[in-house]
Parts: sequence; structure tokens; C-alpha cells
Amino acid sequence: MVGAHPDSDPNSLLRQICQKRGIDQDGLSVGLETLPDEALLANINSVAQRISRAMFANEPTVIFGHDDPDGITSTYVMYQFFNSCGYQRHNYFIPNRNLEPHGIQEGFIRFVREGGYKLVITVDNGISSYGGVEKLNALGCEVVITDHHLVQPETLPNAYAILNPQLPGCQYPFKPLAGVGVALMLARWLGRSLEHQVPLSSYFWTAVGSIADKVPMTGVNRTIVRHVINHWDDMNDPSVDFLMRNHKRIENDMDVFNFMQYTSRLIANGRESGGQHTAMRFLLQMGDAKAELFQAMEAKQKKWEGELNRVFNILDSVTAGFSSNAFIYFDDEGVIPYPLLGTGATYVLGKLGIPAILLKQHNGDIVCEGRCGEGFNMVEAFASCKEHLKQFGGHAKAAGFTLEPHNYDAFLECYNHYLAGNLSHNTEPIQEEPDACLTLDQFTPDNWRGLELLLPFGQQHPEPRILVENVRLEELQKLFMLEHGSVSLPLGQTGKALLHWRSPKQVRVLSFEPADSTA
Ligand SMILES: [Mn+2]
Repeated sequence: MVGAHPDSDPNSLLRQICQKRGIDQDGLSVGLETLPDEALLANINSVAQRISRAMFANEPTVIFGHDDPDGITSTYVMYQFFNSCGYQRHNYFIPNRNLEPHGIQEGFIRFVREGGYKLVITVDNGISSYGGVEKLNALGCEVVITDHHLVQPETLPNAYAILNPQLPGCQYPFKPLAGVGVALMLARWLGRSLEHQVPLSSYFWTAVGSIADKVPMTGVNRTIVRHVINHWDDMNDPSVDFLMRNHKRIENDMDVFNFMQYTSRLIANGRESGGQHTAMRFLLQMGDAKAELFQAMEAKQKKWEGELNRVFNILDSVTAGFSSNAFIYFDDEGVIPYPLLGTGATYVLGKLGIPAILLKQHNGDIVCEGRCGEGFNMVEAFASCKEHLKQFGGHAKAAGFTLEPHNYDAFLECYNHYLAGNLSHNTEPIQEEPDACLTLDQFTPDNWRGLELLLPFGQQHPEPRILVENVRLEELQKLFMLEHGSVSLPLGQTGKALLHWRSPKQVRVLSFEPADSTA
């Protein structure tokens, strides 16, 4: 079987995919040495100096996070960095968005006042907290903002300094970092000046937060996740060790990637009050307390998974037969729990391929989560209606807002006006071409395994789709584990199989078209 024929080259399939996607094959295994210089992040020096001053003067400091996995990991990376420096006056606060709206609100301002904090470091949020920063300043507390959400230049908070690759004029070449990616770059920069190395586990938690936040898996984001995969055996973190004991054995790169995805889903559970979060306590506790907190997160996760299925069923019936170029749904019966509003909007976007917003009553206001694909900008859409909104913010493809109920009709009119002017009429989902076309004799377990180098997958870097022609599914079954979901597998027929890469030994069948029907 092994010979000089090009198709027996284990890298032939990988090469085809890289060519098709315009990926530099040699760049697939680059390391941290290729990361851009953190000095290119605007304001990083003033941010670092202010934080160093707090550390040297032993000022009480609080990290203000966000209650999603990106926000939790951002908080943890910063907190751990301070721990490892021997600083002892730092604390954290994770707001609970079920109790208070997004950003700096009264509960946190009270916490700062009562705790006498002199410095607040926001992570994964803060860029849209103009009013909150004013109130903190009035307490004599300075605020350093680190964030990755889109910047609204006319309402930049009056902070001591702002670190955000999206800031106008910021020279950092890679913009779509996660909130935790920004926190990691700050820790690396502080580490450089303090001659203190950031541990490998911080890269792991950055990978977990980045995967959860669905940032593009390209550039710096990919380099960070790949670094963790490549150095998996050197990982040394009590929380990772604990989670691994409760997880199946990790044998290959895909298992590491699956483990990161599993971790990102687990730590999404555990909102509490008073700035606490079960995932943060799990990360910081040891022994029996750690095990108990793990069980609490698992129990909440099970409960939410059940809820999610119920919400998807509701959305299935709401979207059945829907034909318009934008989706707006007000949950006036209160059947979608607030924490699932964003996931619900993502689900509708996936189904209909059009901009989707879901709204509901929450704590006396109306809250909204919106999701869209290429060619539309949710933040811009909400900005165009901002006179009717209490607050809004997010990313081009995922954003949210709060409004007072009496402004609902005015918002709706304004949003419809924006849709009419900004929605392209061609909303048909684009049928993507496969990444490679092969015949069965060119398709071997060796070149399939070679695709593991493409890990990690995510936005703008999906699992490869391979079209194999003139194949009988029995032949594939001899070579791989076949996963096919609801696609039926007509055995005994020859045809075209469209396949997804799932793991070195596993193939997912997306569709199968018998040769006869293609004639
Ligand atoms: Mn985030």
C-alpha cells in the first residue's frame, strides 16, 4: 500500500484542505513565540502601571467579572496571577444577570463602598458602563477596564485606562480576542515587567473561555488553544486534575479539545448572589469543598439541559413555516427563562439563517438578545434605536439590550426601519462547497488522522467537510466509526457521501446520495 503515489501521502488530504481554505500548512503548529507584542495594545502601560501600584502599595483591589464562562475564566486568570505574585488584597465580584442588568450596577457599587476598594479591574465587560464608572469614581475608586466588546466611542466610560483591542487606534493586529484573551495578554505583560511567568494553566482557562465565547478560532485564539493541546502533558492545575478524574481518558488531541468544551459548559453553571459564583468557588477551593461545588455545578447543568430542550421545542413550533427576512419574538407568556434567551436566539439563527431577536419581560424591564450572521451588525442595529433603550452592547453577531416597557413600540418601529434599510434581500443560506473531494482509494485512515492538526475548530474554522465519490457505506464502516444522527444510511448502494471530520477514527455522515438518483 505504501508507495510513491501522492495519494498515499498521509498529508495529502490536509494539504488539499489547506489549499482550499487558504491556510498556511506550516502555520498550523506555531507556538506562543508568534503572538503579537502586547505593547501594541493601546493603554497597556497605564493599565499595568496602575495595577502594579496597587500591588506595591497593598491597595484593596477587586476584579469585576461577568457571569458567563468567558467572564469567569477572565476573573480567574487575573485572580490567579495576583495570587502567584503574592499579592493578598485582591478580591472578585461576579454579577448575576438574573438579579441585575449587565454591567456595573448598584449591587457592585455597594460592595465596593463597603469593602473600601481603591481599584476596580473589569474583565470581559465595562466598556458600556459609563454610569457605573461615574459612580465608582465618586466613591474615590479608580477603574481600569479590560474588555473585548464593541466600543461605542461617544459613550466611553471615564476610566483610569481602557484596554480593548477594539478601541479606535489600537495597533494590536488581532482584534477578535475573547475577554479572557485580553486578560491573558495583560497578565503576560505584567508578568514580563515583574519577571514572573504566566502558568500553562492560564492558557488552558483562556482556551476554555475563548471556546465558550465562540470567538473565531483563528490567529491568536487558535495559537492559545493549540498551545494547550501541544503541551497537555505538562498541565499542572488542581481544578483540571479534578475534572479529568471525572472525565473519560484523554488519549489524543481531539480528546483535549472535547475536554475544554466540556469544561466550558460546566462552568457556565452556578450564578449566586453577592458577587459569588459556584464556578469561581470551585476553582479556588480544595478537597471536599471542591467536590461538593463540582456536584452543584453538574446538578445545575443537568437541570438547564432539560430546560434547553423544552425551549428548543417551543422555538421549533414558533419558527415552523416562518418566512420573512428577520425574526422578532416577544415571549409574552414567559416560557423562555432569561438565561436561555441568547441560546434561543442562536438556535433560531441556526435554523432560519436570518437575524433573530428574542425579547421578554424581566425585573420590570424588557430584555432582548439578538444573533445574526455575516452581512448584518446587531450592535449597529441596536445603536440606531438607542434613544429608546436603557442600555445595549455586545458583538456584531451577538448583542443584547434592556428597555423600559413603555418604549417597546417605539423601539420596534425603529428596529423595523433599520431592517428595511440594512437587510440584504438575498437571505438564502449559502450552500458551502466541500473542503476536499476524494475517491475511496484516496481516502485512508492515515490521511484522515492527519487532519487532527487542524484542531481546534470553531467560528471561521469549522470541521472539514469531505466529499467521497463512488463509495459504498459498508466500505467506510470498515475503516471508521460512522456517526450519522438522523441521516439514513442506505447500505448496498454506491454514491456520494458528504462527511465531517469528528476525530481521528470517527466520521460523521452529513448526507449520502446514491449514484442512480444523480443521473
Ligand atoms: Mn466575552
